[in-house]
Amino acid sequence: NTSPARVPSVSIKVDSPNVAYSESNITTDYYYDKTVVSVDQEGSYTAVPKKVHYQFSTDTKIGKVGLMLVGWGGNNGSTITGSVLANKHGITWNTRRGVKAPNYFGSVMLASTVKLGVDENDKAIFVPFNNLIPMVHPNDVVFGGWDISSLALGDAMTRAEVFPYDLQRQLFDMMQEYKPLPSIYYPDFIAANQGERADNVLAGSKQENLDQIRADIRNFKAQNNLDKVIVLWTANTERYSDIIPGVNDTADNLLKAISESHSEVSPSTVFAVASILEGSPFINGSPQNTLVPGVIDLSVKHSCFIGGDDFKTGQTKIKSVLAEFLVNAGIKPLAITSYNHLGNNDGYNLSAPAQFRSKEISKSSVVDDMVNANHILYKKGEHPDHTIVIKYVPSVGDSKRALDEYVSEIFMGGLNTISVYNTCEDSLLASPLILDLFIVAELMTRVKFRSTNDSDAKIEEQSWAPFQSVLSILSYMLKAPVVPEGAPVINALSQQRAAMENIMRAFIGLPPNNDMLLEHSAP
Ligand code: NAI
Ligand code: DG6
Repeated sequence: NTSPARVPSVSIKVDSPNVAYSESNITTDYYYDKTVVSVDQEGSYTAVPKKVHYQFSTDTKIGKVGLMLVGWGGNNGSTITGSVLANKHGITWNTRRGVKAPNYFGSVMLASTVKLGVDENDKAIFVPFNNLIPMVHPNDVVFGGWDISSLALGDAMTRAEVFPYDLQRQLFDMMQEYKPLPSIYYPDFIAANQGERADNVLAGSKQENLDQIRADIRNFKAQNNLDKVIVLWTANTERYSDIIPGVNDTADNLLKAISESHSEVSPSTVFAVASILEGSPFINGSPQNTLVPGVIDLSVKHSCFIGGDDFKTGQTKIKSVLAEFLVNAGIKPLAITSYNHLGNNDGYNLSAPAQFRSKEISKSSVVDDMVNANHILYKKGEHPDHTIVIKYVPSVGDSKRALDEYVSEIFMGGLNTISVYNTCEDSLLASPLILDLFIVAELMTRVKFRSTNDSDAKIEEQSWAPFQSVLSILSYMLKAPVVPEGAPVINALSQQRAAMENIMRAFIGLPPNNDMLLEHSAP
């Protein structure tokens, strides 16, 4: 593809005895440093550095990939589809501020860089993030999906009111070719006000719905000659599902509950189950608990990746930076008060209490790990006040406004108040995250690893396995990351980014990046 919007890639080869390249594979020996700490009866700590030997093997052949969006005709769905078309075809558009060209700003993979290393003069060398290891490029992806609204994507883009007119005008005919497949609509799960757009819905039992979605994924794959399909939920926020023993607590119970059309199985959970059964990774971009224990169990049993919940775009992303800064600076947030108002269909849906509650839960958990990590500032169980308010104001459309106040205790009982006001098109923040989630999830389908803790055990005798099915590596893009059972949740944004970067460095046999700059320390 020769689109000017596609950043030229650089070729990276690691010259190390720990790295082997073949025509379709990179295999690395990697020594993971961890510090094991024990506490004795007097409360003294002993820290022991340990090395764990890993081998990573990455298939470098990406193949042809499809992305199916649930909620394709929504603001995010139409915006990401139009953006990729504009990038692919190099469409420029006129605005009152001159001619604009497409880009992938806001995508960590496509528009940020990482430090690869230093040159012979110890000067840092930065490369595009997605050049560390072969990753799928959105311009090469086939888009498809479902929506309970029948509007073709051209009309959906017009309804969304996100793109400027001159861009919409040029995209319209191409977009209009895309028609969302009929979808699952159980009115109880989304706001009643969404009923007015639900004219493209599947009839039948929950089992028939599941079978239809599975068939849709298979057909999409076959019709487009795809090697793999990833499914991503960017449809309306649903209410929470009750977790009921015997219904959605295990894989078997969930499959039985679907076969019995149990009322507590949501559309998004049916999509997750369908994707897993088809071997297609599933990502939940909305806040509800789609990934009920039965879904997680099913994904583990089928070794199929899942990720969630809820795109972390503006207000929460800033919160995961500011809370980290404050707490790690030894400053004690006492109250975080977050308002936002917006006028798009997401806001309309969230004006219903049950759907708002799902969003309130996912927006609220984001400072927990930072607070829990600092026992100097916070006593056990102590937490800052954290209030979330969302209001629907139709006239602001997709241009969400977020107002936050952080009140913190500083030195000697003083108070510090920080106010943040943030405004932008919500869908232009969320859409690049859809790409990052998709790109990283796709990469993970090509990676396997084996490891040994025991220096006597030969790593060659261990078996290769994919990563655990719950993809915590996606946490950077998610407000309330779902992680494998027993694993800690990391919300701090810089830690989440470092984890993605360093895991990918391990795949090419490089040590984690740090900012020690020892090469500049000599007198
Ligand atoms: P939207 O309301 O414009 O789009 C959602 C689409 O889903 C609509 O076209 C609707 O008809 C469709 N839909 C509803 N139920 C469906 C089902 N069962 N199957 C298929 N389609 C269905 O909303 P928008 O702005 O695109 O956001 C999508 C989701 O992403 C929402 O849950 C929102 O909370 C979440 N989100 C959005 C962020 C943003 O910045 N835009 C950030 C974080 C999360
Ligand atoms: C209002 O909060 C609507 C929501 O869908 C948000 O726009 C979305 O969850 C993004 O939230 P945040 O906190 O990441 O900006």
